[in-house]
Amino acid sequence: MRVVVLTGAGISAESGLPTFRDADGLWEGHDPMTVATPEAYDADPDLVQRFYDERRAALARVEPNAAHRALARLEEHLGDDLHLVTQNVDDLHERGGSRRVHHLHGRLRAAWCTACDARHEWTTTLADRPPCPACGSRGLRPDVVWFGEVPHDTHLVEQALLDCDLFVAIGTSGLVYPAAAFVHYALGCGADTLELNLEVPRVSDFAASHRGPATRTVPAWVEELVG
Ligand code: BJW
Repeated sequence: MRVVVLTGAGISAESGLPTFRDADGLWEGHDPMTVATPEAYDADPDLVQRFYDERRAALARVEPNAAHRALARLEEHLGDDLHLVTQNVDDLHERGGSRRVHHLHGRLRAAWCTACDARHEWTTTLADRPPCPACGSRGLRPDVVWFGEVPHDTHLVEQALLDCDLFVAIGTSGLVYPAAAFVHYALGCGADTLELNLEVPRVSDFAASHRGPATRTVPAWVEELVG
């Protein structure tokens, strides 16, 4: 059984990290979706850096939940036959025990130098414009993928989708591409498809949908598969 699991912000919601589109509020009066863009960064880099600095700091205050840990358990059973792909920039899958995670939209705990293209592990702030450890320039930004930028590992993930028997999407609204199209890749090669979400959308291309919080539905699904 070859399985591809795609996760979105909903899997980390019960750990205390807000999602994007069910947002229970604004960040300093801004819609998070308008801050997480190249246009916002060009217009006001300090504002965008502060947004990411706060989210990076928040990682120290949250813990992985039962859904993250269940996917680590699935990896123990399936080994290389599981491809875990996340749109999330948090590190809760890794801290929950998953060893191989494709971070499609990058990582909060990484910085990218726009001057020399070096990438660095980063746990502190960027708004104060620290020098790049490689070239000394002040061109560091969060190593995350904004609209119009190219997501990471797309070729590997597309290949895994073409080879899989089962594709499961967890806690994602399915509104952002290329992740939104993964279900069509999987269906196109005859894979089974399952969606686990707090709310099942009225229109869905998945063969099956289970409604409920990820901390309940994901452990139950993993237990069903490997238990
Ligand atoms: C629970 C729960 C609980 C809550 N339990 N569930 C027109 C057509 C097609 C495409 C395009 C188009 N115009 C433009 C595009 C492309 C564009 C795009 O998709 N735009 C759309 C808006 C239409 N995409 C891009 O530009 C991407 N790049 C690209 O396509 O490059 C071309 C290329 C591709 C491939 C190869 C080569 C080239 C880049 C997209 C970058 C997205 N970046 C962000 C920010 C990242 C940094 C950051 O975190 O700040 O990524 S935007 C934001 O949305 C973030 C998320 O990862 C992403 C998805 O959000 P997600 O995870 O689905 O969260 P929500 O909030 O939307 O949903 C939460 C869900 O959880 C809900 O369903 C809840 O019900 C559920 N939930 N609690 C279970 N407890």
